[in-house]
Amino acid sequence: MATAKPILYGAWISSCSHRVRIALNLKGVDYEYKAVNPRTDPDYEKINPIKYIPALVDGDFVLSDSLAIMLYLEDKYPQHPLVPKDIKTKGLDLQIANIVCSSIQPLQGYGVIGLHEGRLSPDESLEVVQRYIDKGFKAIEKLLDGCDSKYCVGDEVHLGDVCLAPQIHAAINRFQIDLIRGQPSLIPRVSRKWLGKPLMYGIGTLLVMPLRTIHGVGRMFGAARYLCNMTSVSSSLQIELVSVPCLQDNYAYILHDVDTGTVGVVDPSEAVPIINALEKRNQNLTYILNTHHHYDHTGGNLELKAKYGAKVIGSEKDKDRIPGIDITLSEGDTWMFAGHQVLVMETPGHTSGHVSFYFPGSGAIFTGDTLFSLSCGKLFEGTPEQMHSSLQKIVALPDVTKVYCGHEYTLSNSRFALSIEPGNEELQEYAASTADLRNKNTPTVPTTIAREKQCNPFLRTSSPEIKKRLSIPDHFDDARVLEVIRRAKDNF
Ligand SMILES: N[C@@H](CCC(=O)N[C@@H](CS)C(=O)NCC(=O)O)C(=O)O
Repeated sequence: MATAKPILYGAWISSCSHRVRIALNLKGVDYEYKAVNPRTDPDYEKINPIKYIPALVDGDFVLSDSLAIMLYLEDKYPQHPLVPKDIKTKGLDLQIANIVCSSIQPLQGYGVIGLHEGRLSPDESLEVVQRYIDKGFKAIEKLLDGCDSKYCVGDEVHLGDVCLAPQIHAAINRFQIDLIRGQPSLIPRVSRKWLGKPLMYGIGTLLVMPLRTIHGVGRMFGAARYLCNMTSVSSSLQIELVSVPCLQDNYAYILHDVDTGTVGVVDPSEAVPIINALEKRNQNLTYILNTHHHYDHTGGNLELKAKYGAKVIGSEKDKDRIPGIDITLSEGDTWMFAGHQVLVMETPGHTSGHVSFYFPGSGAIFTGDTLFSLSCGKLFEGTPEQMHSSLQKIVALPDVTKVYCGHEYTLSNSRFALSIEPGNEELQEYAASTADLRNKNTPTVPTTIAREKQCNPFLRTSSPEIKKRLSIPDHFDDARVLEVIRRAKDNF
């Protein structure tokens, strides 16, 4: 009679479960995977009284704790040995494995992060976690100093590597550590709030050093191109963008980093279309980015967060009105999306806390309801001066920058734009191609900075034709002209 497959209880976000999955795969063991949430699943306590994942059920034997499980697998399935024979190599390998299992991972878990709640801001508790990761990784680097093997302690993958790989993945993806290029925003923040010079230097060194060890294990989960050297890092940046129509005319955008599999969504007004798109693509969600607090940009936050455990990122100014916000950012901050730099630009006017997210490596900006194709957002909480300066900040980016805005308004915007600048030939052409695209139900987004400068009336405040049509006096400055155009559009 065929024996039943072992069952692994785990979760996709859990690095401890990930270790065991790597070990099972290396040993070629066929197993059943059951995803659980150990905190909310009432029956899981019967399997593991401490209510942590992973746990392995092998026939009538139930075992928890990833290290214990991996050592059990090692004895039961001798193929692809994970523990070196030589006692000193074995000692070193177990030391690396245990630094990850005992001295890094527990300090980044919910239990510990939860202790900071109310005492530290999300940014500050992130810094605490980053500090422990740094400490552990630095110790591992020291232990391996002088080794020239492919992986930590040899040319085969051993237990240390199996533990290190998901930990590196978590460091990059969950805890925003850019292991190669450094994280410009981390170092000043660290120095300001937490650390003295020596450790700051230590973190800097860790983050910019090409880590031989990490390079080796990085290969195991496809992150090698991030980790091997600076030149290949910049050429490997690829973000795949999928626009998801939501509500009547909103767009949410799915960002997918093809190297690490990290997925984010910008401005999910609803959860269901995003869940459908993610399921179709067999993807999980790590980040939710919000340009501003309005419901038609954040309505899906809580449901997506509950389903995927995704982190919500938005403006510090909107921290009390973006549902589920975890990471708050301000003008000029750099935040890392799976190794991609994201620059935060405050672009108030539509709302006071509105931000735009600029991805310089991908030449893309998410402008929410600040800049639309052929228009700008209504001035609900801002002045014409603010909107004008926000728009100017955006259009100062390179002309080829792709602009991903929050709504599909281009066709109706083109009618208004033509009504006040009918002689603009580029606008005439763009309006015609917009009508064509919309007839086929094709999005007009992304647009580009170059096109908006040529066609968008809110960026053409010095156009004599617009001024004449709207009877704007010559002495009006750009903000006043914008105000008149905005009023005309509101009444169009
Ligand atoms: N030493 C245990 C630690 C297990 C552990 O911390 N698991 C985390 C996921 S990686 C967990 O279950 N967290 C849920 C919680 O803290 O409530 C192991 O290596 O298996």
